[in-house]
Amino acid sequence: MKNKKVIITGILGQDGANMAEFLLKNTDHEIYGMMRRSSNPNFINAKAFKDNPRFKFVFGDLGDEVSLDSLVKEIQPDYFINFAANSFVGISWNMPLQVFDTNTLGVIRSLEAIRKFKPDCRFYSAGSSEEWGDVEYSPQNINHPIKPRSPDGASKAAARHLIKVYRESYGMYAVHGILFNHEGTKRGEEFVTRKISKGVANIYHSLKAGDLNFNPISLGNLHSKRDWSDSEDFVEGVWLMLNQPTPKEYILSSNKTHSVKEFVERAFSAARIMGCWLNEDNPEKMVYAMPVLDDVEYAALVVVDPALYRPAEVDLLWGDSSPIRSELGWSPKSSFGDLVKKMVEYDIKNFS
Ligand code: GDR
Repeated sequence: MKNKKVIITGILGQDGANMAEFLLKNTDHEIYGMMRRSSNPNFINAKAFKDNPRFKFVFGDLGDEVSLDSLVKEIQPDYFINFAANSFVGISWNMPLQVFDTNTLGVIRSLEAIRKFKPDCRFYSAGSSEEWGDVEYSPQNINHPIKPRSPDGASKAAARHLIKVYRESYGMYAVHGILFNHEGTKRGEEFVTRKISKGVANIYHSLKAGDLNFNPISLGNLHSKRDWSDSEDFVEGVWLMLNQPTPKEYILSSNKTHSVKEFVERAFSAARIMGCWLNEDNPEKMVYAMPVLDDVEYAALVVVDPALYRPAEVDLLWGDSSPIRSELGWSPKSSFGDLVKKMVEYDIKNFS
């Protein structure tokens, strides 16, 4: 029997790379990793699989329907997994049209390519808890009203409706699973978790060298709460969503919520650096600091920069993924503590 074929978009990003690793390890499928043409691509996340004989890079762009049509026509994929997106919420106010073009119109272009050239190909596109936005209740389940607070959330919400339309109009196996925050050692440095783990590694190595002149980590809102998981657990859940008798949307989440402030505390503690909060009554002046000189002075580890606050913030995300746990048997292997420790230890070890 012929090996099945899978196109993964966003292959150089965290989720695309984790999905490729998972499928190469657990199936005999052929993987086609779609990347945009760039004069300076970064292959760091593809180290583990780029030379695998069942893996191939292909050029394509969610903004260019010609490339998507050609790929689907030529490869005849059994699965099309869309992890490409402009996923940094913070920048989505600065480039709302590009965000909408990639996250929403890119989904239509992919669905159209499948509809025209391989209608039985199964399609997954990454939805987001950003779609809940201004949340009405917690934990949020799949029926939570869509109330985005950012262009990113709005673009994903529109994509969700379009995928439903294609599913119902053309009988396509097309799903938009909702992913709460998910992180790991392939996460981009613009996201708060990796910014913290890299910053902690930097401070750790300065302290080890006896240098107290390190830069503190500058953060925005420390009080927003997120439901953080490990991306490696989520790609398994996405694969389950793609392999059911009928398409159904699910949430992937840890079912727990933690503040950015708690992430900071756990990250420093994973590096065995003990700090304490100063000015806690003023959120914009809070400092996480380490006593020095017999506790007389403090060295700042984290400072707040109000310029990093967002124009509109999603204050609390907390998912309820019980349906995929009970119906499909998915469960995460990593806890919040495991995730923070893994990221900090990786960044300390690979510090340069
Ligand atoms: P998020 O992730 O916006 O939830 O979207 P991000 O890590 O960017 O922010 C999480 C929270 O941390 C606060 N924050 C900061 N964020 C960043 N990036 N940098 C900072 O310095 C900083 N300081 C505080 C933010 O205000 C926010 O409250 C992620 C992305 O993966 C999306 O694509 C995805 O849709 C959602 O998760 C689910």
